[in-house]
Amino acid sequence: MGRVERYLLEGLRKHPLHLTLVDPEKTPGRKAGELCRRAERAGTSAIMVGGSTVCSTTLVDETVKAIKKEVELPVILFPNNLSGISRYADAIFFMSLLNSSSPYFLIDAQALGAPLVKEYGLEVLPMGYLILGPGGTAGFVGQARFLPPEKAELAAAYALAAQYLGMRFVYLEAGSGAPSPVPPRTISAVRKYVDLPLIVGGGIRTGEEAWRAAQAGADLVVTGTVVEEEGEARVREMVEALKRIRRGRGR
Ligand code: 1GP
Repeated sequence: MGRVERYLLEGLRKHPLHLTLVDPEKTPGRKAGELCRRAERAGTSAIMVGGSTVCSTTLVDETVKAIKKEVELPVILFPNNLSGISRYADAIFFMSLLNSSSPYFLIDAQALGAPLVKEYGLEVLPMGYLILGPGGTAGFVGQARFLPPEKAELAAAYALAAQYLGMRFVYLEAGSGAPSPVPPRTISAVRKYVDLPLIVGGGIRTGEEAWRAAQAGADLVVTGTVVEEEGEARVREMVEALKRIRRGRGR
């Protein structure tokens, strides 16, 4: 197990963690560095870098470098495609969009990118990615067959398949800026099935919503939009809400 994975699992022994997502197309370069410095001060645990329509690796490189200059936190790539692979990050969510209708997002992009990930020496965090409807830009670009958010058993079955395939993280995604987050009932159904660290994101905007997701079983709560729009105080509110949940979920 690599350094970043160990760091996350150790953090999870105490309480669920907050991750800050930076989309280099919305918050590029120095602006991203400043945003992450504020998020770090507010207690976020790691930075994810990626966006559904990112097509310039130069932009991703510049953004990751600017973030690394400002924070000590691990920077994890959250790639939409080959363009999302940067040599300057610490790790990569090596992810398959398990409910895509396109083999490209299931396995071909991963195969094309794998040699580069090796060459760059990025730590690999294998992850099963599931997009629930309406799914936003990620769902559209990824050609997802949206999992109906209220069909908890369906999401749980896909998540369990990810575990049985040997992936080490599962991500339930509602889509960036989703009008409502993944329903807690769906999160708890997935939690019952899988032992893996469960990542939940999309449409989470408040401490209360972060708390609800984690109370239902999310280990890692991701927010992007709200950090960009509201900044430090909101991140602190979410981090504090997550700290109220103590459950010793170290694996
Ligand atoms: C998107 O889950 C993330 O991949 C974050 O979504 O921008 O709605 O926080 P938000």
